[in-house]
Amino acid sequence: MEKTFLMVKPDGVQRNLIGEIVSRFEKKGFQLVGAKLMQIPTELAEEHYGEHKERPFFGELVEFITSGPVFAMVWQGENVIATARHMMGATNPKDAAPGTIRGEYGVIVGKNIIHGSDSSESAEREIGLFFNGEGLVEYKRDVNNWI
Ligand code: FUP
Repeated sequence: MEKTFLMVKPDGVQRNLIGEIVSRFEKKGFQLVGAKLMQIPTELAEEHYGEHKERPFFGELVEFITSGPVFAMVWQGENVIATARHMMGATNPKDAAPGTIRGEYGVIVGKNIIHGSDSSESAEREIGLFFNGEGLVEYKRDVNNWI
């Protein structure tokens, strides 16, 4: 089953949006298979955002993502990579549609609340970087057994 890496960024954590964001993906029907609150070390931030190394905002991006705890998650489900990107909205919150996470809660591109893998290659890479094959749980969901 397809998996993606999602992360509530330091601004989302500080603004108490972890629950709201987790709730959206739960209600959509995706399955949470891994999660942790963590402080990203600088080296991990630089590797995660390696594709932006030459961009003028790289320094600020690394500084921001390491400025406080993030909530790192792995979600599973059919087409979860592309669907999660739709649910997040455009990278720049000013272009993000109302109803999307960035459209509802974000204002500026440098503080856009959430990260999500943009392809199966980046999902695999990012899940490896942040979870290193550990802390992922496979489990069967069967709501009727638990009520
Ligand atoms: P996304 O995949 O939507 O997270 O967007 P990108 O990979 O293009 O950019 C990664 C992060 O860099 C964004 F979340 C915010 C930051 N960024 C800027 O700060 N300025 C820019 O002009 C573009 C991106």
